[in-house]
Amino acid sequence: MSDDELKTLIDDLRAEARRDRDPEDTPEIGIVMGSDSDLDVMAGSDEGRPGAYDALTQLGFEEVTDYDDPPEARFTFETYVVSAHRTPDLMYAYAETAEERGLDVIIAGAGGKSADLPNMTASIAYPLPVVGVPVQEKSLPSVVGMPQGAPLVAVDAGKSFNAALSAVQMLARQHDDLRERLVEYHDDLQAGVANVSRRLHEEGTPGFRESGE
Ligand code: RP5
Repeated sequence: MSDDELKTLIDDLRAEARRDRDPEDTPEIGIVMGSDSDLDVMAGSDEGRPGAYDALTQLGFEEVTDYDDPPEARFTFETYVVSAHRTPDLMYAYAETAEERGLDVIIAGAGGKSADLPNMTASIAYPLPVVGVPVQEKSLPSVVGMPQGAPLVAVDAGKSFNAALSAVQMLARQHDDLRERLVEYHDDLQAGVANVSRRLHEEGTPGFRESGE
């Protein structure tokens, strides 16, 4: 990213914060990650586990890519790469403008041993809640290790899917629609386990394995 590109991105976020958009037209959830190499963990991938993008779209959210032309869906999210160490000014601008830009909660993920994006974002965006995602196991201590008085909610390493569920749980306190979607998701989850359990029992272990588990 050139200096100009960085400056434009920061200016755009600050300009967006000054706009007085209808809250229904702004994203409720912001997803930030330290690098695009975190995308498979933060969004989810076919090869790995599902992620925050998968959870949110499953719950009916759509991704905003143009603030002037938001998607039809009532609930939306946005996604950015924000590096705590390589682009601290962008991290500051993103977190500082988050609430004014209409976000209700941020999901922030970073990898490596110095995974500072979630905790710095939480400090700057306060009182907006931030759900931290350690992208790797070794990132966990630096994400969860916040000092007293500086809160951050965090999920297990790699589980951005759960971060999205937690974010929607927060929103659901104010939106019955989302509460219903979460309950439906959970009912489906339970039905899925029950179905597997019955098949394993009725087909027996070898039969279950043969039928493709
Ligand atoms: C990668 O660098 C990690 O996955 C991390 O999220 C990313 C950004 O780190 P900083 O640029 O903030 O140090 O190794």
